[in-house]
Amino acid sequence: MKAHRPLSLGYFLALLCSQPAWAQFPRECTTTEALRNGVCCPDLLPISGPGTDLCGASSGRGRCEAVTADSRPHSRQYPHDGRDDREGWPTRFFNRTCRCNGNFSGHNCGTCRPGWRGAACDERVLTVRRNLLDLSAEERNYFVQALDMAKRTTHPQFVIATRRSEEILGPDGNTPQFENISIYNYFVWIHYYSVKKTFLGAGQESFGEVDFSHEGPAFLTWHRYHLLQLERDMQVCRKHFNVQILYRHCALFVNRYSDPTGRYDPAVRSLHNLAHLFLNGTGGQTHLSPNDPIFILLHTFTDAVFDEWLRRYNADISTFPLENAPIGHNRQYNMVPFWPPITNTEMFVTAPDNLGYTYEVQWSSRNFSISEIITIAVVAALLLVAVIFVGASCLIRARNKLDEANQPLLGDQYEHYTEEYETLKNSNQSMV
Ligand SMILES: [Cu+2]
Repeated sequence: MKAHRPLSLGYFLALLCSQPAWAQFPRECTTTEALRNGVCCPDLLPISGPGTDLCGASSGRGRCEAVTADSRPHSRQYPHDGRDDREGWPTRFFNRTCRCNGNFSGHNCGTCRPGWRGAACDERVLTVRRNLLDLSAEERNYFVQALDMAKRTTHPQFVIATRRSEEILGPDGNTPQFENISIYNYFVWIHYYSVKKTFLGAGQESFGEVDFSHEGPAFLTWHRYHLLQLERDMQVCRKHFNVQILYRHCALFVNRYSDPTGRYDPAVRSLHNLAHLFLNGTGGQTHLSPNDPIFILLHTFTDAVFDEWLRRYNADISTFPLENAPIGHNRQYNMVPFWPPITNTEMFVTAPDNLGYTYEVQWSSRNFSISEIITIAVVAALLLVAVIFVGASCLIRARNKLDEANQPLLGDQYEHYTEEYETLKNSNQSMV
């Protein structure tokens, strides 16, 4: 597949190599005071002065609350509890954040949940994600321009921290260590942050067997939100709801996802990994792969298949492990490092009804399982027997009726009036 490469892919690699960076938060929350207090509840419209409209509370949009972080056990894959800022995300940095009411959303409850818009977030909106190959040259160009703009525009809300939580206030304890970042680089950054190694201390080798977004059940929910966030940022960037991310149809993925039982096939993830490797360059390296925009096409189609799976099998969240998954992959874990905190559960929902987007994909009808085929065959056989029985009964009854109908009205076995008349005449009686 021919990839559009309008962005400077080397830039972000250089940024990663030049300085260690560790997290990302709303710009308003990167003050010494907010970091010391562990509170990230920005004002929305503080007409009466700072601190008078935390999380849009004055208009009922939200409130400042303690963060709920998953504390259930994870699998033994991660033996370094207490060493990584991503544990119990995001409580190493903040333990109070905005919790928004109804359809309100965002770091200060100033925006709407996906699928809603308007001043009161009460107007439904549905974004249709289309196949790249179905677009006209003009439409493709519009998409590339939107990506290019995202690459060059400083993110309006988020900044990245350039030190771990222990050193976040700088050498003097009063200089928060944050940097601006562009919208697209932010998209790349949060992917990197979710897969980076655990720093075990100066002079020690970092632990690299953790992955908060791959190699576990959160793979689909994490990448779903990752894409959703980029799409919304691009819509804000272009001030247009018609910006939507695209997908590239891949029949091989569909075939592997078509397990009639609806069970997750681990081979599918391998296919995803192979696709990344095939892309080569930054697209083939897990920690840098979003730097190549082809990442969007690959993962958006994966998400389309995920959404179809959710819909087709009416998937239940009970299939998602509540505990003992790899770290970051428990059902109620706040996906690292998204902000505001959002759990895997919240992305395990059908997109058109709950997240405000859908896919312009024609799916083939699903194959039947062996047990379904046997059930259908037995029911069909029973129906056939019933039809034959009823048909035969009707045929016999019809035939009997036909025989009766063909009986002569006057047969030899019936008495004849003339015989009766003769009898009466002989006995001299009148006939009534
Ligand atoms: Cu990934």
